[in-house]
Amino acid sequence: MTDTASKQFDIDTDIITLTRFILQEQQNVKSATGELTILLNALQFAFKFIAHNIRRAELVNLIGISGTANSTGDVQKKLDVIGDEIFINAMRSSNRVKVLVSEEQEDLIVFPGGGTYAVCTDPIDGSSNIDAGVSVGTIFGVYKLQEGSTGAISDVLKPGRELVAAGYCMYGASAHLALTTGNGVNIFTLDVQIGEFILTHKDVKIPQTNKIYSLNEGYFLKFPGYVQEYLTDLKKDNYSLRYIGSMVADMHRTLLYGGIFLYPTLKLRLLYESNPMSFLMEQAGGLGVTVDGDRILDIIPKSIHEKSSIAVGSKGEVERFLKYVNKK
Ligand code: P6P
Repeated sequence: MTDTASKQFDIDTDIITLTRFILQEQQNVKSATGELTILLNALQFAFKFIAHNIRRAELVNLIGISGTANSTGDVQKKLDVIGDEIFINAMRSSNRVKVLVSEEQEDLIVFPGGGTYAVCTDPIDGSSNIDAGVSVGTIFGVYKLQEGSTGAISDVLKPGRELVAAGYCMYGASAHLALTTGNGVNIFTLDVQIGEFILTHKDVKIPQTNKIYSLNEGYFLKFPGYVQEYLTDLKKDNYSLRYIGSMVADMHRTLLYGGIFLYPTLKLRLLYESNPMSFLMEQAGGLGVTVDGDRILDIIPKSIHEKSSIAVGSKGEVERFLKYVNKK
């Protein structure tokens, strides 16, 4: 690396863009065909375009509800519908995705033409917070199609441990993309001026412990007794409660600061919330389990919109939670 100007003018003249990073990763994998590289670049475009629409939403009346409901009955925000269409078009046009599961689509989408990957996504997770300017995000998980598959539901009803890529793009003051392709976690920040995601956090590892817990305590009385006991003991140990109510934002803080995120009852979806986040956290040295203590990534889904409970984050914090599960 030439670093004369870098040193003299304190400017990084050798920035690593997401595109450069993906290509370097491909070169490190002897068996790589370049197919995943093309898919990841299509994902990158979708995140940039969604970020662009979220940034200008209030200026062009994209805030508010669309007047429709999604496959699971949730009221759709305008940006839910726009984000879903942007994502579907980006995946279809990549010609590398055969199967797509979206929270906003009742049925599996099987694209005509080529493609050897299956993608599961929540295009705009946390959208109920959009009107308040709270960070929202796209969550995604990528599977290889099964050998000989022409695209079927069996390509996505697989345990999360078989994911080949996963992560989220959080849209806030800037856009932050946390990505793993099974070889650790890296975070890229969108530089809007040059239109590139830049590597800003290399090989991220979640702290083993931190006294932060994140969940909606409004449902405390609905939790099993051992969960209530666990939470009460956290308070006695002076843990801090941090809860934004947008999974991507709560997970981004947990990844960087440590702690534990819990949703003990059934709301979050396995294929496009719990699995991608658990895969990412395990790649960063964390752990993800259900409220019953089962590893999230070992669950074999029965349906594409299946719900799961979750306790995910620092390994030390999840292991502390598991002590209460085992006592139940
Ligand atoms: P509650 C947003 O609606 C979401 O799907 C996640 O992003 C978030 O973690 C959770 O639901 C919040 O749920 O019940 O606390 O409002």
